[in-house]
Amino acid sequence: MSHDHAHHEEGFIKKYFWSTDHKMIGFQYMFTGMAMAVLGGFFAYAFRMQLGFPGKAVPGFGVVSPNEYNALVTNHGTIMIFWVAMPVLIAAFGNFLIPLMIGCDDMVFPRLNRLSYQIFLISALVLLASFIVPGGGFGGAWTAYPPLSAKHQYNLTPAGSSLWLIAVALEFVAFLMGGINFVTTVMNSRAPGMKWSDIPVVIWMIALASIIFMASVGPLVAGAVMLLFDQQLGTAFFDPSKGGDPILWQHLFWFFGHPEVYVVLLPAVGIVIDVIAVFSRKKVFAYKTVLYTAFATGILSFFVWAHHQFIAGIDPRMANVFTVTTVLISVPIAEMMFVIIATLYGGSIRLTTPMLWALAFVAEFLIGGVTGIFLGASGSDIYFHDTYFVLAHFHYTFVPIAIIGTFAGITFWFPKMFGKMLDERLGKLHFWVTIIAFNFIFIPLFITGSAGDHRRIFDYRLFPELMRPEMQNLRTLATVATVAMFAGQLIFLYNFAKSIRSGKKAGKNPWNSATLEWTAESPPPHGNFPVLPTVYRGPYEYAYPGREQDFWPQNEPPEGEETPAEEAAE
Ligand code: HEM
Ligand SMILES: [Cu+2]
Repeated sequence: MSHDHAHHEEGFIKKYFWSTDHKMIGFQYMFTGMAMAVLGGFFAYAFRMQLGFPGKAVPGFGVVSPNEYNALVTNHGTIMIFWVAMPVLIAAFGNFLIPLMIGCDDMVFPRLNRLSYQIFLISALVLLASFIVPGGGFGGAWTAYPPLSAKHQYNLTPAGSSLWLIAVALEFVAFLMGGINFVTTVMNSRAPGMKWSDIPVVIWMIALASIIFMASVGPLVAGAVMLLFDQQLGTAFFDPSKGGDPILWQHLFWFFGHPEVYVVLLPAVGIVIDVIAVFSRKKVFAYKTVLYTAFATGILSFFVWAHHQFIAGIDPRMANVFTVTTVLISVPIAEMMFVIIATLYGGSIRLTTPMLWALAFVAEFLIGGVTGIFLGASGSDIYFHDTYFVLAHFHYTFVPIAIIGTFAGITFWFPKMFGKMLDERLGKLHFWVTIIAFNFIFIPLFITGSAGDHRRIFDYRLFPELMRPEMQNLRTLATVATVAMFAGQLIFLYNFAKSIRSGKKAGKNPWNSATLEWTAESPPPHGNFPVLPTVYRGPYEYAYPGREQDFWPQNEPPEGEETPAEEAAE
């Protein structure tokens, strides 16, 4: 294969927009995801300002109307899940890391890979278009429940709601293609000698996430087509006035929607586990158990969806069943957290920036997990459903996943991606500002939620009993913290740009890590490795007794054997 990779000058378009190189496609996903994060973040800023300072003109946006509020909330959620978390955690890291960490020169389907990104880009453009059509962007929440989402008389966004749906469906197509590619590559292109049990956890997690996505999204794609027909062709799949069933959509949505949480969670956990192994210089505790629990989580995630519908009119006896499965799924997740703690135990811990992010993931995700138990139990969920308690709960899962886990990965692999080191001082400053501000956003919202604040309310002045000063002060606090958190991201952007231009040179393996990507140049050239590596051991051989170096790279032959590279040189 490597003859395709002979060096030749490529044009700008060919290099940056028409590349089939997995690393470039990874960057395309990463930078598109970062741009969408700015937009999704801006939306959160705008509606949080409205909630903190109701009725006042929001700097940079203006006065937020009720319809605009709905569109902002809906598209904030949609963007953060489908155009930030998925592209960055699965597609960017998956593309960049899979070939490098399993020791091959590219994906098995490079053109399918390119097509996947192109469809993803089109999906983002369709979503952006939905904001500027007459009637504006869709405001029926990221869950798009009918009949609101199905009838224009109700949602008042005749074009926006359909464009939103088409954008989401296209995004699914992109990730189906990407997933096929990832799974096939991991199955078929591993370096000689790399057994299933030599694959780094992060790669396992990305492959598993791709499989869970592919297995859960089918019914929702069908549902999306039905919803589009309801919107545009006058069918009534989900319209109860004509015999349709709106609850059917909820089943289709959450049969996908809950596994989707694990689709973004697993890659983040994989990143965190890999980072923690490197910076505690320890073998991952119970590597195989991690995999078994990840499989268990994946399978169980298909049997919990109706915990989102406890008060939607499902049979109350079914609520018991889904309460049990929901409590069950917390067992494997808790197990992964224990594994992380056990890996840390007795390690020689180095608190680098990526390590701080990885540790923060565990601490913050724990809050998300523990509060989820109140919502998974159908009895208490009757009270908490659709309050800001729910909102705070799922942001304590999604922010660790999409923000904290992503920063753990970006700060860890940045030297490999760009050949330079990030500034550690700025990195730590960014970390602390982000983490402190994040908790000041969502702890207050747990409190307002428990006190009865319902979600998707545009102006609490309409509900005087909720507008008491002690409640409004908490909302304002959350808003101020939101502004602080977003301002803190400027530190990261500055550090990122500055380090790419003038950071310290990274060398091949600045963290003394044992996995294969660190044996390639930083940044790796087209084709990745001068000679494809051979693997002799697992990915986490740190502090191996009786060796001089405290790590043993996966591709280093046992004493006395020649490396294939040395053989080739002779
Ligand atoms: C870090 C800054 C963030 C802030 C301040 C924030 C704030 C909010 C607020 C206040 C709402 C609900 C408003 C309402 O119900 O009226 C919301 C909704 C939502 N957010 Fe965030 N969020 C942030 C980041 C994220 C991230 C990183 C994700 C996911 C990866 C995310 C996913 C969602 C989703 C799915 C919804 C539900 C949207 C809907 O109801 O349709 N958010 N966010
Ligand atoms: Cu769920």
